[in-house]
Amino acid sequence: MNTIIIGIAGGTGSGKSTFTNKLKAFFQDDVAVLYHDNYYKAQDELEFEERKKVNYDHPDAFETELLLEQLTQLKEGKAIECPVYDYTQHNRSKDVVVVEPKRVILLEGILVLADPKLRDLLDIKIFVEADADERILRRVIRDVKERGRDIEGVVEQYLTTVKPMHYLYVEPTRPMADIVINSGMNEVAFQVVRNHIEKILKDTDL
Ligand code: UZR
Ligand code: MG
Repeated sequence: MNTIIIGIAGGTGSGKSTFTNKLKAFFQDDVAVLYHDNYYKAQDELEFEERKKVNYDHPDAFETELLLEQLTQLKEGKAIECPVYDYTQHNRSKDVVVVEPKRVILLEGILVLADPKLRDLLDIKIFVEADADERILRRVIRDVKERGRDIEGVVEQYLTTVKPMHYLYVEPTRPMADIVINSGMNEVAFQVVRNHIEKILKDTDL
């Protein structure tokens, strides 16, 4: 089986998870999805207040080695036990999710185009673009509603790490993408990528 790995990068709140989840909802079990966020390092040795202060927008916050290893296993046709991240605890949870190998793998995360080894594994590189004001607005709503944060905390984190790291590590990967999509809610872009994946799934020579 010739596995095709599609990387979906972009700033926080750009809509990359929305875009990825829409593809997953369409293709269901025909594609596998991995989220780089699930490979944030386990930090059991730190107290909650310490974990809160970690710079999660820096490439070193991720255990990318494990992701590389597991992507290789999927390419070899082996199922993996993917870690699961708990944002409310700022830590890896005790759960794992079994991910079966598929012909198409979607890999989503702010920094999936930033690591050269990871980038080399990607067959198609997508960058989801959105203005910074829209991204922060979405992030505030999401982090308060879904990730157990308060507004002051979100703003503080955004200004101290998220924004500077975005310009240092996320934004510079945009020119490395094959396709730049204008927002994750872009229906035309969704259809173009969806059609391409359909073609890959039908055509075993691709
Ligand atoms: P997306 N993040 C946390 O806030 N806490 C954690 O424990 C782990 C990650 C945030 C991270 C990054 N940043 O901006 C965001 N900070 O999750 C990435 N600070 O997720 O692409 O869905 O926004
Ligand atoms: Mg997301």
